[in-house]
Amino acid sequence: MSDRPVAVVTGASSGIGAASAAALSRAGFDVVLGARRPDRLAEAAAECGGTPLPLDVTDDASVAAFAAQIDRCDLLVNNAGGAFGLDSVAEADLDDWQRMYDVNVLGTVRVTKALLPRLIASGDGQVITIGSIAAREAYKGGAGYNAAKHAEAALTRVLRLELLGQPVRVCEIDPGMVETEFSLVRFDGDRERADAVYRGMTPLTAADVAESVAWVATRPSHVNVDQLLLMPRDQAAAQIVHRAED
Ligand code: 8X3
Repeated sequence: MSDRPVAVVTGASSGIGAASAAALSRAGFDVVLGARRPDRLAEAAAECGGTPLPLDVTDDASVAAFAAQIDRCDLLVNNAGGAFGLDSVAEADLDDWQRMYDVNVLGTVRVTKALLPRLIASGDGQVITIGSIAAREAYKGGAGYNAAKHAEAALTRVLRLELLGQPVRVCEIDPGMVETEFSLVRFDGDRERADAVYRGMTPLTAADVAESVAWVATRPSHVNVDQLLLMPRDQAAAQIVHRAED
């Protein structure tokens, strides 16, 4: 049994989650990677020497089984989440809204609640929740995702207040445009529509966000980075983006 601190990363099979697992491993953590897709998860875990565990954050039994296998947790990275659709309020698909609330909000509270006793018991715990610029500003077509990410930010900020006096730091990292599977998932596999999101501009990479995760995680334990908003130079607000002429 190593005495390296243990980081648990949700949604760790790809994108920001997988990159964060790798960055945290390089920063000296033993990493537990949780996600639904077993093949992708095993690959991501092999790449960083971490431990893959199946996890569906929207399922009580799955989270309970996941948490039961984790003896020690010094850092929890709540990364599992995502957007479904870009419909106007008038055209809102309530199933998409429900899915977004389930994964971003209830998923985050479910895993946080399950691991909080371990985080406190570590004597120097930390929760880093990957939010979004969608938690900071509303944008057209974003309502369902805006609502979910605002709610997730609220729970993260409340957690910070409620843990005051306990040895657990709480941070919210809010990325703007990051080129991952995010847009492909949002547009239900429509590659052309997903690619158009990043046309003519340079988005952040998952590794860029992961570096911030590792930086936050490795500040001295008396330093709490409360909130971090991270955007590419080509983006000044959710829908204010500089694009090179074609
Ligand atoms: C992803 C960024 O701009 O689609 O969280 O909300 S955005």
